[in-house]
Amino acid sequence: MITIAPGVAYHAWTFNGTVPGPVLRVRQGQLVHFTLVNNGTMAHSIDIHAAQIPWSVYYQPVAVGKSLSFDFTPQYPGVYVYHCGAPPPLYHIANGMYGVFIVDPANGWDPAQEIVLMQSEFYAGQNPDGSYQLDTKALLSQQPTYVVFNGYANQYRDNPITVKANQKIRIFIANIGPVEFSAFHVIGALFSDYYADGDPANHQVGNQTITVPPGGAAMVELTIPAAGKYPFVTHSFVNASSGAIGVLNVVP
Ligand SMILES: [Cu+2]
Repeated sequence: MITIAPGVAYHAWTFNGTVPGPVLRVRQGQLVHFTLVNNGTMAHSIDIHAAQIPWSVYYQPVAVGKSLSFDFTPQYPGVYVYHCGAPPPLYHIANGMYGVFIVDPANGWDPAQEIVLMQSEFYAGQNPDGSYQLDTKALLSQQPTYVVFNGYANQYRDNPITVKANQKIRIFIANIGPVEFSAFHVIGALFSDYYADGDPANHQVGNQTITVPPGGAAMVELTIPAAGKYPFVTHSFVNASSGAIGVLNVVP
């Protein structure tokens, strides 16, 4: 049970008890030993977009009480999603089984104030006991109850993220959907640098709004000279008004 908005307790399916699951961070070329342990009540799986390994072997459902291990070496630096793909993947993702997997470049990034955001949706139907669970009808009709950053509606609007003026801000932004694209934008600022999928080779400058598809991610950098409040949103404002809005509180 997790809280996804004020007074909304939701029966989530999770990696390690939170939505999103833990941020995993490795380095390009580093050998990763991964083990999924299923302590849950139904079969689950893992799909890590940074890995290039056979789905038919490693991304298969793991039964309750079982585990599955594999090794991989990330070839490309970037920002990736991981998610459960057990059938039906749509329900496992809509219920909260996803997270961010960062592969730093072999030589690392330069210092910055780093923020990790994951956009996702909840389709919440109320139970007789007042709790909420997945409303499959709302999901299949693509009508999210909430669109959120890091699992909670409006959390960074109500509790802004404090950053320092004139110091580089680096935002790792991922989106898992399962329906909505993110049109990520910071009001009052431009992205000095945008890296599609977070790979230093995919560099653009001066972007205003970037597209982050379901199952995709990006890294953006910006430096804000003037103190003040700078909202960040998905510029698809129907979704921003459903909870995908936050604030950077820039202090001197
Ligand atoms: Cu699952």
